[in-house]
Amino acid sequence: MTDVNKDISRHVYDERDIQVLEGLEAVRKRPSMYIGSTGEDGLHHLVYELVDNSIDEALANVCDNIYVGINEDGSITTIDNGRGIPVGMHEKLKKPAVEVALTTLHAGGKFGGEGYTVSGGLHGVGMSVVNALSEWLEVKVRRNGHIYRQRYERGVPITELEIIGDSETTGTEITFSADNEIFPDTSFKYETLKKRMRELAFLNKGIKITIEDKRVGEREDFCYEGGIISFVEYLNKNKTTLHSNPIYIIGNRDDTIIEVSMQYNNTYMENVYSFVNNISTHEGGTHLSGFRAALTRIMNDYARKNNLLKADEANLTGEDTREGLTAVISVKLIEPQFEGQTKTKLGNSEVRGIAESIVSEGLEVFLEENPTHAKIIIEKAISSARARDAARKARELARRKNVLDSASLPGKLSDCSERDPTKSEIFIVEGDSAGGSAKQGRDRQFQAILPLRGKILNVEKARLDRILENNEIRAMTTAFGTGIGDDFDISKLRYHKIICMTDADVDGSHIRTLLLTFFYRYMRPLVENGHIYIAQPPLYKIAKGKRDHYVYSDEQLEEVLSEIGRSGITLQRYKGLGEMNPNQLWDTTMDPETRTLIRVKLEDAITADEIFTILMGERVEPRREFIELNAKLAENLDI
Ligand code: 0RA
Repeated sequence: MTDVNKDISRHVYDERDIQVLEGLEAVRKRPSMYIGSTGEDGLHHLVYELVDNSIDEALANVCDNIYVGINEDGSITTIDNGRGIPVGMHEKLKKPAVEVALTTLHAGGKFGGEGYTVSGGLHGVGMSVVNALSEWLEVKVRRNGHIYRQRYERGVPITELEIIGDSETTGTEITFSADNEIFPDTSFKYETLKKRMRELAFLNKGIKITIEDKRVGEREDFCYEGGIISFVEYLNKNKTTLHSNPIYIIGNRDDTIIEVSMQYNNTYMENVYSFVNNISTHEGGTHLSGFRAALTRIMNDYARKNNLLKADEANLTGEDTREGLTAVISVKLIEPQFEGQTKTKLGNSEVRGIAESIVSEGLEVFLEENPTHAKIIIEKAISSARARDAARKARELARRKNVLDSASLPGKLSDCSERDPTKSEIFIVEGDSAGGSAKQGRDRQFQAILPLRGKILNVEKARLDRILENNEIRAMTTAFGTGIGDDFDISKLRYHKIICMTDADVDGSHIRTLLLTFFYRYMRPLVENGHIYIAQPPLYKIAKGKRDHYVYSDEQLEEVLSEIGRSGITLQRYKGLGEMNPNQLWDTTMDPETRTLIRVKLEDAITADEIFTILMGERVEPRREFIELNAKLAENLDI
């Protein structure tokens, strides 16, 4: 329980204290209601919650420096040079404002008032939620020439707000230790925090954000004077771009600010990222549809006016105009309404028109002023339209020949008998021999096996018409039942778990990368909806006496060896799945009761895209570097 009794030294309890405690108890009872989950995402959300408040200060132009550090003991410190959380007495509550902010639900970023503070979604729940979910938290405020300090345990103040020194500067410093009574795992990931801090630095130009991991001595500063222009350059850095500088458009209507940066590259992929008040809107929304409408209309207008599209040719579709486009759309508005399954879709209907008119105007000016670039960009879209036509013909041909029809399931597929997709799973297995073991070892009721042999096409370098010629890709597409690309329909998915089962070696990991690239590019909803899994086959078998121990990592090997002793054992290292007999494969990797599956998250499409681009793209330099680091990759690639 919380240390309520420690608090009595301060003053006699009154009703308001009870209310506060009830608020914080509610947070501790149902943390997921406030931070989404108590898993990795929820844990990291604590940090974002604090940083959001510092960013709000930066947006009010009173802060340009933010620090986020993981301390040696695993606690987190955030520091900003904003105004400092107010420390004056709250009239009604008879407590310093900072204490109110840290102990009252929803009082956090909001009390202080207007500005582009965030609301909706999981953000903006306030600092008090972080406090309630921390084993301890210490706040230091530099303000009025003083340094103030207060400490809390599980949300309850255990000291008064005290002056502990003088300060000529202002700002807020918070250190907290996530409560292990709430979070099963309280270890913060540097990479995760780093990605988000970099993103925030791109989205808020000129703010310096420092991220540090004192556990290992790493530290990085992010500060981008170019803002989202720098963001687009970063996203395109391993790609061949079609015009040297990203297009940049900014405009506002009243308090709604729309900012867009965009640049085409010579791939066939669309990478458009949208944000509202610094929150990534994965599900899009009105700002994105306004942007898309503007792009389609203005490009068609320009193409017609300049005779790039002939009178008898059809209009460019929206998708044509976004082929090879990397763009960032960042909107700031006062009262965003978030909708959708994950509350990452902007709902405010007025934003559609605002975005459309600002983007239209900006784009028109750009095309008129840069005719050479305009021509290159429009021609890219026209070539996409032609390829789309070819792909449609290829698909129709394939359909006529029934190759993509699930009525003619691929010959290599050993299907399961279950017909309910939610209960069915399919293992994509590397090679025929592992495929054979998997087929014999499986529970045929609900487990289907699809062995893949041969190379999977390098999907970044081919358009859909060529991709459809690849046998392995056709086999997967028909087995899944979903179709592919524009035709993809998740409601037809025949298995809700798609499990990549590859060898636990370098080659296996490369094949996995290729598979994920393919899913990411052409069946993205599979990844977004969490249908893709990675099986974890063991690396070793230790036999001692009659018992077999399966070991899944080198660290675990050490653990198990010291546990069972090193004498009288036989150690077998599995080089591939094919070395396991069907029973072993079932026991170690396929049995839902005992196996470990890793669910593939599209947690960060940006990182995924980066890796795929380096691996598959045509810029030789970054790929050579990567391949030198990952020697055998090239063999699996059909380049
Ligand atoms: C309320 C009002 C004001 C600032 C803040 C809150 C504030 C909160 C946090 C949280 C982390 N860093 C922060 N910095 C400031 C405005 C106070 C004024 O008008 O001086």
